[in-house]
Amino acid sequence: WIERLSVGAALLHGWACADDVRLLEAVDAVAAQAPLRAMATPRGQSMSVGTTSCGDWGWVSDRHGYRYSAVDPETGHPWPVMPDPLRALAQGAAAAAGFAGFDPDACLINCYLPGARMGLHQDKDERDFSAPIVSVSLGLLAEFLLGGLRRADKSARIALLHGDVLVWGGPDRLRYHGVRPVQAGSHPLLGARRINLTFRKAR
Ligand code: MD3
Ligand code: FE
Repeated sequence: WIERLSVGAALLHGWACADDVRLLEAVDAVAAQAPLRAMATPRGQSMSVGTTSCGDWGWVSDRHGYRYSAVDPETGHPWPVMPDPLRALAQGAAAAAGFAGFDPDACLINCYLPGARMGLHQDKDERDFSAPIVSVSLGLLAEFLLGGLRRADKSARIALLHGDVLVWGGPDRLRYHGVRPVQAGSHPLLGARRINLTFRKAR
């Protein structure tokens, strides 16, 4: 079912479950060309999640900062093409949440092993905040933190299960958010990991 979290945010419970095998195959095909890697933050820390991208633009981080790049800095090659099943899922979920016409040009793939987390942050490296972000969760459960427009705002905890899809746009687009350390466990399809896909309009 579709749960409206606020004006611009919706949680589509289990939306991606029926497609999970196809989605995972597509993710594996991307990761075979552009391997998951721990990005370095501008402060020189190594992120606890493994990251890669597909589509016209990929999100990268290094000592120079965060940005979108047309090539994978590890290989110098363009990012893999966004597989059709991934694009179709993002477009369908966006339309169901009220964002018809969403056309992502970037898909960031994050892989969390137990213990991996993502600190509270805003997604503001995209050029145009009028497009929503669509996020797909696969595998182990995550405790997602949803804050406000200021870092100090209190955050709510939302459980994200296998197949859940979040759509964020409008006045919620720049809310702070993060992921609590993923707890150990095993998922029947993914084993001991969580994969999150975020579809964006980078340029
Ligand atoms: C709320 N990923 O890659 S996805 C990220 O589960 C990221 O891997 C998290 O945050 C993850 O940047 C959360 C859900 C999400 C994505 C973007 C948002 C929630 C959002 C933008 C604004 C508000
Ligand atoms: Fe984010």
